[in-house]
Amino acid sequence: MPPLGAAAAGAGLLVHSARPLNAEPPADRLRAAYVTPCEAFYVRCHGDVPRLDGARHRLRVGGRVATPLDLPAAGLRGRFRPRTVVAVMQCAGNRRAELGAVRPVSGDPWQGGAIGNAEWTGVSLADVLRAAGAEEDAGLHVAFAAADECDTDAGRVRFGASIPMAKALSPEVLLADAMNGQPLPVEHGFPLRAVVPGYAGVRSPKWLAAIEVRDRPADGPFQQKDYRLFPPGVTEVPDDPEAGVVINDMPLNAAICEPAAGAALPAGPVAVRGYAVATGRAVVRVDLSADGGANWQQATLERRAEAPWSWTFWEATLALPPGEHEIAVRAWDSAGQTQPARAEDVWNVKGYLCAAWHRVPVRVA
Ligand SMILES: Nc1nc2c(c(=O)[nH]1)N[C@H]1C(S)=C(S)[C@@H](COP(=O)(O)O)O[C@H]1N2
Ligand SMILES: [Mo]
Repeated sequence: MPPLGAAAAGAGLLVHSARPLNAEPPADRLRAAYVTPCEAFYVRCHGDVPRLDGARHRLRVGGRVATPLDLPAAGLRGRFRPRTVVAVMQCAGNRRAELGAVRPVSGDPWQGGAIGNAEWTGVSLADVLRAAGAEEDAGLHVAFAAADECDTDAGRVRFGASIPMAKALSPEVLLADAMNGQPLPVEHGFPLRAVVPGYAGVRSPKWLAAIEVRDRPADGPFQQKDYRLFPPGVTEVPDDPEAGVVINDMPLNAAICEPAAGAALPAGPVAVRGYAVATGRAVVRVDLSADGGANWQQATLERRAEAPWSWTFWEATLALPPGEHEIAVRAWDSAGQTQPARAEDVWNVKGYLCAAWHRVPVRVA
């Protein structure tokens, strides 16, 4: 079993809570490498990190399948073709702090660091489902059951979530046992996790123990109750979760990583850097404004066409006169869509999917 990773100790991370461990890297550290090092990768846990024995861990596959499977996790790569995908993992609550500044929200006040881009290696979920002879109707769901126990309003439950069959059969969805070329760090799901590129992180269970093909989404609070988007008039989490929209695909988003909010900068040109994500589509343009959106300057994109599930890094140099400024960023995707201007316009009681223009106040000497 690998040792608890550096991230688990919270080293150099902003720790929102130690138990369960919820921590994110500072923004400049996030922007330092296109593939986020494991020790700089945010950690989001709902319960204690389980310590599993990689040599003995098994994965069960059942439900609406012709042949239920019970496979050694360590043997997956021997039986199925290994695959690698470079993909963003991001929490639905990334940038929640900005929504909390509008009106109270529930959940940890993540800044812009509940996101990372990693090279995930494992096997394709579709290959495993086909080996089990899974029914493939589009109306079915693939549920993941994990090994960690979490305290919830519904009592102590094992973590679980599900994805629709059509997504489960997409080639980018992996059962991963490695992150950035090394065994999964314990806090990121050792020895096996799902990686569902493009979807909110909650749909990528860590410490994966079982997969079930079923005719409805997973039972349990993480699928049934949490991770739903409520309208702005809902100011208390309702008992009837059906009132909310299930969060799967993540929206177009961009954040400024440098300079930091509140930075005091020397006179002269200001280098601005950040990330943008357009899961499923491409980021085609990133705009920066220092006058509240009246004028926009285009950033230079670091394009990597071979990595459609990754983020796009961007960079611009702004000429700002001495004084106080607010730098704002917005991205555009290949469908010509862009982001809402104000956090006020996307506020929701659970603080999910904050994709408003990211704004950073700075002072130039
Ligand atoms: N078993 C398990 N899987 C889980 C979680 C969890 O608490 N338990 N948290 C989910 C959430 S909400 C997110 S955002 C991602 C975070 O993955 P990371 O900690 O590797 O960054 O894991 C997901 N998978
Ligand atoms: Mo999350």
